[in-house]
Amino acid sequence: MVSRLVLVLGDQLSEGLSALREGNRETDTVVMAEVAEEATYVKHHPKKIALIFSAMRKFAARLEEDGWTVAYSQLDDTDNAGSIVGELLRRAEQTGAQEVVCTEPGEWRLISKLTHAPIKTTILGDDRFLASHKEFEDWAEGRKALRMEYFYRDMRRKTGLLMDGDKPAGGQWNFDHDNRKPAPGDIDPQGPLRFEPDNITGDVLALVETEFGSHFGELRPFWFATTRAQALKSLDHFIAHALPTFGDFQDAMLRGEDFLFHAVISPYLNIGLLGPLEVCQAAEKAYEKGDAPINAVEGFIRQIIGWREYVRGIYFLEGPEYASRNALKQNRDLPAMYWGGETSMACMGAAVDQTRREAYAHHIQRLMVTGNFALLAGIDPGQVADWYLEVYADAYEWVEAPNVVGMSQFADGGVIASKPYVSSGAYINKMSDYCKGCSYKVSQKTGEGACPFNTLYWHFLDRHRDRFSGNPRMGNMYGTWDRMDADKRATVISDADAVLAKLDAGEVV
Ligand code: FAD
Ligand code: DLZ
Ligand code: SF4
Repeated sequence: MVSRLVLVLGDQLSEGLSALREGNRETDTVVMAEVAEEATYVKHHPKKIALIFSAMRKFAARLEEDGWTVAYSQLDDTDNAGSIVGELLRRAEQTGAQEVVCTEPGEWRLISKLTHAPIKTTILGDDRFLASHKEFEDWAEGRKALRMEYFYRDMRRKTGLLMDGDKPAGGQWNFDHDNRKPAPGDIDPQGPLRFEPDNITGDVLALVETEFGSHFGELRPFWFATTRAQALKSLDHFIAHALPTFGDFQDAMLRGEDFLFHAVISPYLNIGLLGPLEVCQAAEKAYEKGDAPINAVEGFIRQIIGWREYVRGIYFLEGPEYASRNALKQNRDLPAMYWGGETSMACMGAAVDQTRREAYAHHIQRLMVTGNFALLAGIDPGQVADWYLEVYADAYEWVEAPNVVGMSQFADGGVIASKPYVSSGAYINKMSDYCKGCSYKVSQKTGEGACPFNTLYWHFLDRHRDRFSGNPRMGNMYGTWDRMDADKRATVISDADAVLAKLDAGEVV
């Protein structure tokens, strides 16, 4: 029998991976490689690199226990070729293998490299997701608008999650109107389960510190789960301690509370330590036992079988150039505050600071603070997307690009969102405690000290009037703007221009 190489990438750490199912443990060699190219094509947060390398080393050991021959390359191995394709070619020469089998990578970039590799390569579908590319294409076919809600209902029917026969449990598909309350100050979320680094993780931390210490973000304390067993414990911890209140405070933001009642499982789901169905079944079980209410469980399951699957479907449906779209032609450089530069905006400071420390921010911080500001300020969506890909431990292009380019920056021209996610400071003030103690005044609309979100919000609407004024969901916004006294409008625009000029000059905003 011909021997082959079975490639397992750093975000493919699942025992049921299609490439492993296809491989033959008697004759094939599994190739796993820590490589500089993957760690630096954007400068990933050190915590993210450490998570991937440590989880890779432990997964390789598991495969060896299961009888696989694994050719594992550590980053500092002297003969490490530095890239995935380079490592495949090196291992092919060593083993005599003439073929590679792999599971489809989550980025067009790497798919292209493997497709063009000078060795026969078979790319299998990634069936760790609930919807295949074909299923998503069939769903999208002929639809004018690809709205997540309808796709989600199909996924509920397909999986049987929260279904009473052919009807949704609780009588509704979506319980969002019961969710999204501001957090009261006296809540005490436990946060995610934290794991002490063992020897393997300790070695990885030392390596990452030496090699990638200059990347944005703090490596220590490092507490992520790095094995499936630990990730399952993290999931249980979330189900027991945070799921019951997940829905209520899903959109809330509080100083000093980095995680609130979020699951913090995306870093594990996205590298394959957890599977989407088992996560949702665990949440469904909590509902059936009466341990968590329907609004929380439905909301949580929707994020996973709805949003997560939907954004992946969009990424592969729209093709390789999706990530570089710039429908609104915004082209300002990403300001230094995204890299921890000084800012007087308390909300931006808090979101960036926790991102630096934890490689994590929750959805509303990503969408309505850092994303909202970038969109209002006219930042180049390519630079915004690179930032998100670098700084979050859960960021891989299949999930990051639709969320950033599509949902957050409207740079896909409305494939994902029916209107841009923009808000003035009032929304942030309602959902957080950031504005208390900010140098800016959220109630102030113009003049020195006015919250920058307030002036930039109108500037955005004004400069994109041609595109958005006919959007029925934005009629109220334009109505309010148009009813404003002309002098007031001129002041708002000139105040916003002053904020933008400060950004352009590299001054503190
Ligand atoms: P929870 O809030 O507890 O949600 C549970 C799970 O639902 C998550 O673990 C995740 O797997 C899934 N989920 C929720 N929302 C989404 C969504 N919009 N898209 C895909 N999955 C979702 N998520 C990533 O996994 N990787 C990214 O690179 C990423 N980039 C984002 C960029 C922007 C601008 C925005 C607005 C959102 C982004 N998200 C991304 C989605 C979401 O913010 C994260 O999935 C979530 O914050 C992860 O934390 P959690 O596990 O505590 O999630
Ligand atoms: C993100 C990442 C990093 C930082 N390092 C590696 C690595 O050294 N080896 C590897 O196989 N995979 C790594 N990855 C994950 C890949 O970049 C990922 O498979 C692609 O981005 C596709 O999702
Ligand atoms: Fe952010 Fe404006 Fe509130 Fe300050 S006042 S925290 S800038 S929303």
